[in-house]
Amino acid sequence: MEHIYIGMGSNLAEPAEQLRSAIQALAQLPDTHLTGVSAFYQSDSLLPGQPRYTNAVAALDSRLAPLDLLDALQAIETGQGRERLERWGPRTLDLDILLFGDRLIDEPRLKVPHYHMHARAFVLYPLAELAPTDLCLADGRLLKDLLAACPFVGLERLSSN
Ligand code: A4P
Ligand code: MG
Repeated sequence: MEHIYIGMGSNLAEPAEQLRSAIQALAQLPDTHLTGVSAFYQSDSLLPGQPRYTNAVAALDSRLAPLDLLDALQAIETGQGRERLERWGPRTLDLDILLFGDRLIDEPRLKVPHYHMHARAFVLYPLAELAPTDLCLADGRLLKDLLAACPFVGLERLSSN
């Protein structure tokens, strides 16, 4: 079993509903237990001109191999109407593997820790709701140091999800 954190994001077609559906789908993955879900957070898109995002983080215990989990996440994205028209385009659902136990993964299809997580408030703050305060990423960085360098700015924590 590995302990895994998944970053979830949506900025199309009822984002909160998209995240709720994704959580149900994660809970049904084979050889996997959903162990936690953060609050939902809203923030502006990093790219101007796109709708606001809703983001959250889910925690899983899973026996799936990393690439099998990535395949399963992409199938969930596709099942929820994700169209890959352009990188960074608006999307109904984005599921990113943030952390996979203490593994450092550098494969063409999969980089873990996720390459953009270190400086993104909409990833780090929901992650901090679920992870131990002394969490150390596989690349040696401490979650608490990343949080200290990433102010809680422009992020709105929703009271219910
Ligand atoms: N890939 C490599 N590593 C991973 C990983 N750890 N998890 C590959 C998931 N996939 C990984 O991803 C492109 C390819 O990355 C995949 O085929 C997979 O093999 P994608 O999901 O198709 O493309 P993307 O999401 O458009 O690209 P990327 O770089 O993942 O975008 P981001 O980083 O997710 O940024 N603003 C707010 N407020 N909230 C957001 O969530 N998200 C983005 C998109 C921009 N602005 C945002 C947000
Ligand atoms: Mg992605």
